[in-house]
Amino acid sequence: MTGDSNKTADASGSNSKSWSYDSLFKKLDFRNSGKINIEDIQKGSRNIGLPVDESEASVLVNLGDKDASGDVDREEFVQYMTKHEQQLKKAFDTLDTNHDGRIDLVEIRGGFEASGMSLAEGEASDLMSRVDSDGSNDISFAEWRKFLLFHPKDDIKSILAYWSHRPVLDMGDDLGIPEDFTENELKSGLWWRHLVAGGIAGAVSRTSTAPLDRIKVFLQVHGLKRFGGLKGCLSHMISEGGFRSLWRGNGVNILKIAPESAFKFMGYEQVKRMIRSGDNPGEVRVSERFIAGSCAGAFSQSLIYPLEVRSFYCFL
Ligand SMILES: [Ca+2]
Ligand SMILES: [Ca+2]
Ligand SMILES: [Ca+2]
Repeated sequence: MTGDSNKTADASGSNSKSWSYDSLFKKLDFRNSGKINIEDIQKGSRNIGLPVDESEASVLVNLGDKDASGDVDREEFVQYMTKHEQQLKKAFDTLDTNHDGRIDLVEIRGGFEASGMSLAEGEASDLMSRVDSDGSNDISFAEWRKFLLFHPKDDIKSILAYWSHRPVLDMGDDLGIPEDFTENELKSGLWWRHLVAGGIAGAVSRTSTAPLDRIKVFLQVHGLKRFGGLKGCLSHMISEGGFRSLWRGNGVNILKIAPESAFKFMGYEQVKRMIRSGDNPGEVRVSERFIAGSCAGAFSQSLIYPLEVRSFYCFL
């Protein structure tokens, strides 16, 4: 890993970004070991005032660590960040609808609307001020990149959700805020069709990722070393219970999808009604969605917990 290819590219000026990722790596690698792990990223990023939390750091290590050595060396880091930056540029260009290289308030509002997340009055300026570090009232790509530098997801919807602190609905996992239904949808019964469709989508996606889930739980309990890697773990599971055992526990998992989303939806609608701002009853603020979503998640998780524990033991 000499990095000569990068140096040549940098010297010619055609790849100046690698330089900055190079120096960024040096800052994160404060132990000077030539490689960084989750802890280094967390500490190092705090040192430079762009704190990264543990889950973001672990995604970076997982995605960046091409040779599966358990840490990210300089070359892997530069490669990962360069690719990440390309994705961020794509998202930036999507929002910059008039292609002047800057994102303004109108474009922020338009972008959120296009992703089905309308913003309440004043929210766009709030979001702008979070990213617009030079106060120019628009967002340059440099500002955008700095804001999302360590944010692991780079599709536009996840970025907007992260930006507005708004969790996205993720059928594959437990958290997420139920969809907002309008009064009309509630009256016409469209909402339950949404729930059924969501349940089916959840069942299909759970079934297709069930083996991975099972490996995850297995490794969490037994550790990676015992089986000498992922492959070893997989062959152990197959030799122990046959190929079908990879889907062990999936039935319970699917069973809990329907009650879980129903409880979550009920809880969400209730809490939302309780806290919805009096002056503008039709509009739900980001903070209100967040509180209602968290309460609904806690509510449905407590009710569904016995099934959750059952499926965990089925996995083993
Ligand atoms: Ca590595
Ligand atoms: Ca623009
Ligand atoms: Ca700016």
